[in-house]
Amino acid sequence: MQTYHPNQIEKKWQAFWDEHGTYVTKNDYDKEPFYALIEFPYPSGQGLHVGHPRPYTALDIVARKRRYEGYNVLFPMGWDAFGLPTENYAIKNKIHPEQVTKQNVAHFKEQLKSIGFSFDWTREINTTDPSYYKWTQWIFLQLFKHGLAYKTEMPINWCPSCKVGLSNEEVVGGACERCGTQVVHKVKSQWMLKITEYADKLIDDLDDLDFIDRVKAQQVNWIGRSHGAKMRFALEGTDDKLEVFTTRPDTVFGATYMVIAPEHPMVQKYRDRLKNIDEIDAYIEQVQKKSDFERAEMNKDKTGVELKGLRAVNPLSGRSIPVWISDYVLMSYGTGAIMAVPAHDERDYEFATKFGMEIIPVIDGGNVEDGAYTGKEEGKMINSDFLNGMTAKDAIETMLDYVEAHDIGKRTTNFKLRDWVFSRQRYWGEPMPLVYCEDCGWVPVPEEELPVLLPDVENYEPTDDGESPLASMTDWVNTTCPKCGKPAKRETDTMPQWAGSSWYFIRYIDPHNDEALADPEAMAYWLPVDWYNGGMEHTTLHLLYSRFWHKFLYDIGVVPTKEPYAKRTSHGMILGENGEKMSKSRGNVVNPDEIIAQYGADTLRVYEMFIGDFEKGAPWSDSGVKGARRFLERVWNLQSILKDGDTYTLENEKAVHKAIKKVSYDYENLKANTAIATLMSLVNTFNDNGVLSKEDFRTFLMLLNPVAPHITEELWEQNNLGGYLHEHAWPQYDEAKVQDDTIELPVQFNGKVKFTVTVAKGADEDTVKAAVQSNDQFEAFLGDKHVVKAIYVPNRIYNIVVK
Ligand code: ANZ
Ligand code: ZN
Repeated sequence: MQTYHPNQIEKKWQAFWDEHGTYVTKNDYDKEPFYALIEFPYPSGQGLHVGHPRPYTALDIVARKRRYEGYNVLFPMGWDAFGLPTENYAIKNKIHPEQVTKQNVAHFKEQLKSIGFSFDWTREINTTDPSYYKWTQWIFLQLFKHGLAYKTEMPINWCPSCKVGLSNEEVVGGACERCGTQVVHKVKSQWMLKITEYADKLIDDLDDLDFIDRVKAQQVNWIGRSHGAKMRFALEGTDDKLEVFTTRPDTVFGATYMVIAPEHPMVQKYRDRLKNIDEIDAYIEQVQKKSDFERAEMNKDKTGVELKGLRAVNPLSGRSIPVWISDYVLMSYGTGAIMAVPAHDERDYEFATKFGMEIIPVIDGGNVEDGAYTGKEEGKMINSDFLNGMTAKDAIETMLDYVEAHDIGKRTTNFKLRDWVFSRQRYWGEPMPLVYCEDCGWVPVPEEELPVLLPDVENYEPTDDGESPLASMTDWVNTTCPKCGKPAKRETDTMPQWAGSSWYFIRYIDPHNDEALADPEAMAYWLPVDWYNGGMEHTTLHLLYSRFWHKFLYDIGVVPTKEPYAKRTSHGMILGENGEKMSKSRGNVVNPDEIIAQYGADTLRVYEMFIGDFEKGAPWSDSGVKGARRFLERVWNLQSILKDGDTYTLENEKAVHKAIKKVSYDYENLKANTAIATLMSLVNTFNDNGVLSKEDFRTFLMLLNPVAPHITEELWEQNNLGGYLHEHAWPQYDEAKVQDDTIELPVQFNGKVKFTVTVAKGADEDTVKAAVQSNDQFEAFLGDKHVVKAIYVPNRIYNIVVK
């Protein structure tokens, strides 16, 4: 027996799989499809991180198992390669981002191959390939043609350091998600995608999906649907009305003042009649420095200024009420104005107590008790005219009917979700396939002219006024209007990094098609993705964006399913040995290449699967890696007890069947850690018995193969177990053999259970009799009586008749 040399073995099998196209997937429509997807990486300059293989291995395991079970498995890989780090690197090193991307992709690919994933590399895609982004542009044009892409002046989140506009999703705690710089607001003309048009569907259709609960909950919260009403309050002495959004129309009689966002247009419109305009202007200036995030914080001190000279009328009570501005009311939500009900809303309550506003309770035993906010909402309506005596729930409906009948307001649903800012003023992205003509406005580039290629520029840096470097390429910018032929200009904004990943799973189905995104028959066969695993951090970005695009493509008849993914799971992060997030600056980064060189890819795979519960984060441990390697050595050494022919022991057989059951279940449920534990104890069983049949060895190798594909193929071949492992079927267990072999048999004396004996299942009468009579309680219960006869019902009862 040779010693275990993973490096040789692994290279050998990787080359074999490549050469034989072992994992090339055919669109073989007779077989049951199984489409397993993991999030394709951004090929950064740092190369693969040890965090990447964790989800990849988990789904590689499922993919391999499903192939052995006869499924036609699609398990593809590609590159999400547009993006800022590449561009920044290109700027710094004066090298074309395409070149940088190429190098990074080559490095990533080599690393992934060295881990032995069963990806179908013939379907590799790259979002920066013109043949790929042609279709990204095509989808954008469809969105444009259906009115879901529009350009508007809007205040955007601007990162002064990256010189880039960010979506709300990319702002974390008021700072740029990428570089951590505090985000400022800047008004820019931006392309927007109307994801809000799909807000209801994006929530409602979650019901039928097998997504883990926390993913569903995060999407629902992010979309933030609230049912309520818009209601109009007259502004005294003007023809204007202030419209508010409220989820609590039942409380209108308790609205004792109004608050509008400092940016609300009414402030400027009536500035001439405001007696304290200096104070107001100063406040507005102060607020502009804050992000919406800071402003919306619950427990911060309330600030505000009254608009002296402007009052409103409560449309139900008819009372004159003051109007204030305060930063806790956001311009970007609802109508940017609220009716304040301090007796029943916590923030209004804090504001009212600070500024001495009137508080009128309208629900008995409601929120405010002895001057403190309690959050209770259980009593009947009071101080509310025709609502008095009702529950709040009935009062809401009654009031909604009333305001609609009296033209004071109407029912509305409001969402926290905003439209998706789809422009970037950067180079390394898909060009927008649009042309601006003075006469015709925005005109799409004809579809047959796609892709609109990214032109070569000399400098990739955005201009200082924040325009894309493409804007300085007059040759490229100046073109003719596709509609009227007059001189026109190309759009110089590019798409955000989230564009290419919003549909990539469709392209894998038919990656070389140049007539369509993918062949409809192939899409009908493969879609939806059966199982998609990815990071929780993508729940409100990529996962939501791609669901939106897919739903749109479904509505225009391009894809056959209304949802892209049937199932979504998510992994925990691998942390540094010190329990902190791995990062260069913390000096706790582990390089997968080194682990592979020292211990082998199979060890890396076993280790990362054994590290802990898949859904939870786990710290790296060098001793854990060594343990994984020792396990594989024990597997290797099983050869020393391997016996020819069908020698087997009952203990082995039982343990093997139990392992088939457990491991099969565990792999499908992302519990490879407990599957590996089962296989470890199976190795112990084999060693304890000192003998292993070829049949049991085959089964064992097959069960371990999805986690450790190289060593298992090698052992199969070296021990002549028949052909190649990967040509064989997943083992089945025999239900009878997984049953526990002993039972506790109740022993009765004249029909009353006195004790039990442990006997083999189905044991014969003599064996049971012996067990009963040798039990130390037998004599005690028999006493001075004697046995007349015994009745034995196998596996159920042993009844002794005594006299
Ligand atoms: C009166 C009221 C009484 C309210 C009450 C709540 C409780 P959700 O559920 O998050 O949608 N609101 C409306 N627009 C706002 C804005 N632009 N900035 C800050 N707050 C705003 O919250 C809806 C409630 O948030 C609305 O209902 C409004 O206050 C406030 F006992 O109106 B409510
Ligand atoms: Zn024109």
